[in-house]
Amino acid sequence: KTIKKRVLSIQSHVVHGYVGNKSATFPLEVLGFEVDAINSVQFSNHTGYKVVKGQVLQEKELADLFDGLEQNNLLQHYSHLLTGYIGNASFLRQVSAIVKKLREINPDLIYVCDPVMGDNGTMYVPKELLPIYRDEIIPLADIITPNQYEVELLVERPLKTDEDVWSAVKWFHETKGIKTVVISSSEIVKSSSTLKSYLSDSNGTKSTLEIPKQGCQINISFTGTGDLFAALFLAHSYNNQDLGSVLENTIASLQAVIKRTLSLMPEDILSGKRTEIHSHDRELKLIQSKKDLEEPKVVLRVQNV
Ligand code: PLP
Ligand code: PXL
Repeated sequence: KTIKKRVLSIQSHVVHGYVGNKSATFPLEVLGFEVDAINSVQFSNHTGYKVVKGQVLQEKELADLFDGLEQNNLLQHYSHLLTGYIGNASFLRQVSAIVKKLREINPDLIYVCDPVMGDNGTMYVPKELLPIYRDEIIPLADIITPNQYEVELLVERPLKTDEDVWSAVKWFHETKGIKTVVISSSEIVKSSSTLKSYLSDSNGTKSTLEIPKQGCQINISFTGTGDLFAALFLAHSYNNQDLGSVLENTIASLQAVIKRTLSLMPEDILSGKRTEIHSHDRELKLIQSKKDLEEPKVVLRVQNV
């Protein structure tokens, strides 16, 4: 019998820091998954730094790597495919061929798609990726983990209320055939110091979870949290029908990582003396959070709708 917990993860590699595969691999491994990583780019660091250097994997090179796996009969071992940040259209189209091939070989393959396009009203991938995600990629996914802005791009209207969210989610279930829709974060809340996640499954589960924004006292944002969210949701959903608890465990680990990252920041930042914060000081302290990834302590509970 094949190993049941093996993820093919197609995401960015950064030499320094934690986004993409660097953010997803360690948590998945700690939770018992084999991770076969294809690096869609290899950059010195994430794109929020002053300088970024490195290489972008071309679609032909992606096809080559996949061909090598196929010729060695390795595709049968994948239980999951995970994709995140992808920077160009032809690469994204290649992913659709990859999903179809993996499904042919393993009809039970679970595809977790994080349709990374932007955040807080700003698109940071080329515009032409949007229709490809909407029409070609998302319909192939079992679980999608967009943030509020990405849902707004996909459904082409703003989300202002819970009702807006549930109707967008219904569109994903009914038009796109998605089983599980998780909105990793949204600002559809009364207070500016909280975020809200939404979960909806075609089995009828509908839940929300409100999350205090860590770091907003000193106005710090983090990079790679969305990638970590998708990896954790994948891991905790393994053989677990209770998706509310999957979301609770995901958020518990995520919050613990963010808290630890904040607590380990240089003293002059924490005291507010220094307001100019280097990207390096905001890198997630993933390794130091190994226990929180292995055994999340749930404090925030979902509300069932
Ligand atoms: N940041 C925080 C504090 C969160 O709680 C979450 C998700 O719950 C995220 C980020 C992930 O959201 P996004 O996909 O927008 O990065
Ligand atoms: O976290 C998303 C992400 C992925 N890959 C690269 C990035 C970022 C965010 O900045 O720079 C290369």
